[in-house]
Amino acid sequence: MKVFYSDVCLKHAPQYEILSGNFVEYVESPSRITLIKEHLSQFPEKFEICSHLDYGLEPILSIHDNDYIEYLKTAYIEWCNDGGDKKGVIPETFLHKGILNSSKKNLKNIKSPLAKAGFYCFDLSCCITEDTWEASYESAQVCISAAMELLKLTSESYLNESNYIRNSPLGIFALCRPPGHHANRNVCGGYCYLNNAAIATKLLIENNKKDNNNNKENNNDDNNNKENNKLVILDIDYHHGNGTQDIFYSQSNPLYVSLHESNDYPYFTGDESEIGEGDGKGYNINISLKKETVDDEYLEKLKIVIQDKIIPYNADFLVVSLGVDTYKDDPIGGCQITTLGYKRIGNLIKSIGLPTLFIMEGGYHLETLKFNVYNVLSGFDE
Ligand code: Q9C
Ligand code: ZN
Repeated sequence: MKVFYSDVCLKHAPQYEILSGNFVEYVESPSRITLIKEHLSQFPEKFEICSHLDYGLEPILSIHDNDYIEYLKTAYIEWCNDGGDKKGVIPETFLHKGILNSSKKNLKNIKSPLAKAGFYCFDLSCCITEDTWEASYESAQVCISAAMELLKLTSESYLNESNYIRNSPLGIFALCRPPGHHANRNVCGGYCYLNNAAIATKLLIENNKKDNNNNKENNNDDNNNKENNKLVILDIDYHHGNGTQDIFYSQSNPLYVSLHESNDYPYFTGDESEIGEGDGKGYNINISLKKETVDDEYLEKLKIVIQDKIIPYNADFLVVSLGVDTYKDDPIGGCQITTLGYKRIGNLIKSIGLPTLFIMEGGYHLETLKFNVYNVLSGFDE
């Protein structure tokens, strides 16, 4: 399996976050992905570490608002010029809907760096440091490169030329951070700044397998002849992927499926009654888990949604938001999933039978993280 990875993703390293009222060391640490990379590197017959290309801002702007991207780029400097602490940008107030009833302020016109911090962020886990933009941009590019590789290796022209027929699904792994599934079009939170899974999904939808990959004409939105790919996003992070859900909430493509503990962070989303709206009605599926969920129960729920919803959807590609914070000893998440359970999960994902892009999301138990991720991927590949 090809693994896309970049050291630039390590540069984002806030010193702290606020958790249960305490200042604690930043849980989403750079070492998470180095530990995984080093482990996967020990199996060169199974994993090939690849470097990525830079696809620029266009795929990012297909998901995120211009003003939000401008904010992420400039927030740290503006904050420092305004006397903010060098450790990074942390909001003071939030744009809470409860204070807006009588406000007549033009919210798009907000100038103060402190105000912007609360305009573009929904929690206290998303400090913006000097290097946050560079690392988040890199994280997205790693992910986009992995998606482009998946397109290339599944394109008809490639398959014809290489005369190659696979008998098991193709998988690619984007080993990136910061993660993405909590980030929405114009707001960061939950360690997430750019929604990598949404960006990759949009790209995979719009570059049809039957088309030549790099043929620009087929990327053109007003080309009526173009055929879109159908995508499923399977989000197995412990937390609800509120950003991904919201971005695609009124579309029937992709189908978004999330298994998560819905009483935990981010608390206000993730109910099973959130089924999508308009064209998207029926294409958003939330499955609630209890903290007590063990391997067998988890696998049973996953198996049912695969059989009843994912396979009948008849997609061209699968994007997996791969969080392993369902692990039994995860410091901030944690159902009761075991290291062996992850192998079974990977194997079950393989049974979907689709070319699959795995994207790194959460997972914070540093001692076992690499084994849990390795097991999902090797469960898929064997
Ligand atoms: N009591 C991801 O896994 N703070 N984000 C949690 C828990 C933020 C998790 C506090 C958790 C974000 C990608
Ligand atoms: Zn998570």
